Amino acid sequence: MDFTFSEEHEMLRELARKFADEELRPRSAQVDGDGEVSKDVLDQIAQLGMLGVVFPEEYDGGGMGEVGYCILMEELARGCMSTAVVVGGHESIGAMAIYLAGTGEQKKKWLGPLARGEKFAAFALTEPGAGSDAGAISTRAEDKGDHYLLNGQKTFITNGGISDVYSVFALTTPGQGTRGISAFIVEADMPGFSVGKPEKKMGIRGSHTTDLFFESVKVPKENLLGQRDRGFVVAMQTLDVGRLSLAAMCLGQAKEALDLSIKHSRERVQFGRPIGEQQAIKWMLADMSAEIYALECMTYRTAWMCDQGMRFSREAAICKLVASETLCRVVDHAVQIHGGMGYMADYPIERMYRDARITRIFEGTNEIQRLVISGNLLKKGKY
Ligand code: COS
Repeated sequence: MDFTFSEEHEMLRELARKFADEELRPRSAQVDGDGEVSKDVLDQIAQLGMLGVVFPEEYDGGGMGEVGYCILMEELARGCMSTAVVVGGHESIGAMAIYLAGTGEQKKKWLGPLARGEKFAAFALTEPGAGSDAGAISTRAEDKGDHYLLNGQKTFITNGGISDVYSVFALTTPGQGTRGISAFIVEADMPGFSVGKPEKKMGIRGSHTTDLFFESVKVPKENLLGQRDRGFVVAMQTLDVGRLSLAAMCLGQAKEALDLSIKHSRERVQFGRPIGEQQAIKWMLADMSAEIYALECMTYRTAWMCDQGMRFSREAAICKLVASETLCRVVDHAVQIHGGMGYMADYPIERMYRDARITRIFEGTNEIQRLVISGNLLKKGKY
């Protein structure tokens, strides 16, 4: 067993960390306040090749695989969770659906511009009446010969409004449950497609979350992604990757919260000595560190499984479950260690506490992750 990262992966980490230190962290409070990541920052991310790190070089990607992609997401999230969520919405779910299910021709046409950052992507599955129960979507795609006609609504879509390309899931054969759903590539300038106003959120305020509306949108047949009626499997395979990348983001934010807590524990003096010398604080730091280490191990092992072409659905669900619960506990400890300062909006901990909460909900709630994990165990009949 060799746990060392390759030289290329180490270089990627160094590049991403420098970018997060110099460009993301200093602007993270402003991104939260403004409610968006600036175009200028997204352009820089694109120029650094970070919007296609995970994809093979033949599609102008970085060829860094899932391990490389997790490194990137960890480092970006260290600097700014909102920015990491925007990149994740594009790369690990929006464009990923095209990479996983697209034909060679579709990948050539769509993935290149997405990997180069000339176009931006989003993943559109959730609907007002179908959140956890993703198989219950009602957006309809009627077969009209040379095209499909899409009608319906999506909700809570990350990168809604800032994307050019949407991986959209719609019913092609009603009454067949998950076996009647298909995936489509929808372009933002197709007539009949429109986007709602950005939602006001508790956290990750720099990422846009919107509704999408489809009113008789004509989608050419060549934009069908994967086999007709097998789109649910595309959604699930894409979410496996999305959940893993979310775990890497949680890992990065948790490390950031721990670093701030260590610094504060060494500097803040109470009762005549740094608070880090109090056993209560030492235990919190130790628990944060132990949980982060466990998360780091499982995240990169699962990324390695993905890169080996192994099925990792259960492991991705475990990573997402553990990562989000860990992050919420870690930032809660961080607030406690910082005392009153941790609760004030002038300090980053308050924002991190708000940003963390959604990780237990999106990309499938943690209750759904438990269903995926237990379903896998019961199907197999053993661990
Ligand atoms: N990779 C590949 N195929 C998958 C898969 C995965 N991760 N997960 C499910 N599938 C396949 C199943 O094998 C099944 O295939 P067949 O039609 O050939 O039998 C098909 O997809 C339907 O899956 P089913 O719903 O029967 O799956 P499970 O019983 O395994 O799981 C839950 C049930 C509810 C756990 C599952 O449907 C799920 O994860 N839903 C998504 C919920 C979700 O994440 N909602 C939030 C979306 S946030 S954008």
